[in-house]
Amino acid sequence: MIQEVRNSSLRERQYPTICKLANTIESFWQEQLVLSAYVTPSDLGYVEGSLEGERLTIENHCYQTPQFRKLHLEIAKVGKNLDILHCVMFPRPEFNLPIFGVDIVAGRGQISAAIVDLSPVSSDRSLPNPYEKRLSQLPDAIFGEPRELPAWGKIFSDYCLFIRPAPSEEEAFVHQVAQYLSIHCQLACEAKPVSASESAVILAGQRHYCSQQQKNDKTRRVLENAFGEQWADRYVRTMLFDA
Ligand code: BLA
Repeated sequence: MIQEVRNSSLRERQYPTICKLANTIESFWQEQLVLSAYVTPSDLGYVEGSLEGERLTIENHCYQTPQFRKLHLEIAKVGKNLDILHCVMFPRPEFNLPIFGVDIVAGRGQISAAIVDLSPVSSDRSLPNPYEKRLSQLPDAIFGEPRELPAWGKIFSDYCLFIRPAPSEEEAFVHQVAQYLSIHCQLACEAKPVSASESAVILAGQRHYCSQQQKNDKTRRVLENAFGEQWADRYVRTMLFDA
């Protein structure tokens, strides 16, 4: 049922904006960070499954850097009509850095959900000052159809952008993600390690972020349909949101 097959063509078969954003994210990582290999559990790098539902194919790209314990870019295809991009940058807890996350869900020729954020991990849920300063200087991102965050989404910052973009707005969403990434890569490279006690607070914040994200039933349902409940639970806790 679950196969391990190397196949790099998934990206080319993706919804075009997902393909474009995946390339944009990887370019930022390659150009602005110092990447090294990140070892993923060998059975979780490339996976295919189909139980009752449609065939699900997942391709993962992971790296680590001096500032980030895990950079994770995932692209997934569910049947013929649902394409997903998921990306999270988990900082090492010795650095006071927010968690960059982006998710795009596209089906039948349109994106239904596009979200990007730099999420705080401090005990008062505020972003570090340099982030607050840079993000507050960005022009307002105006999109026609903002979406309401679910109850578990209290982890996101005031700068979280969650929309259902019209096709004509997709490029502006990619641009917004690129601006967040540019700020993040630059500030992360300038960051200095914090004390052990501050680091403990940051780790607790990262754990809280992950436990809230694990409550997203919509992600879980897609994975359960293809791989079963137990596999989906392990995937959500070890691959998507581990801390
Ligand atoms: C929503 N995520 C969704 C939806 C699906 C997935 C099917 C519903 C789309 C919609 O309401 O239009 C599925 N997302 C997946 C799957 C994976 C995935 C299967 O990443 C991975 C294999 N989700 C994240 C990250 C964020 C995120 C990093 O993975 C935010 C930074 C947010 N996804 C997110 C939110 C919703 C969502 C807030 C809407 C949830 C809701 O409305 O209840």
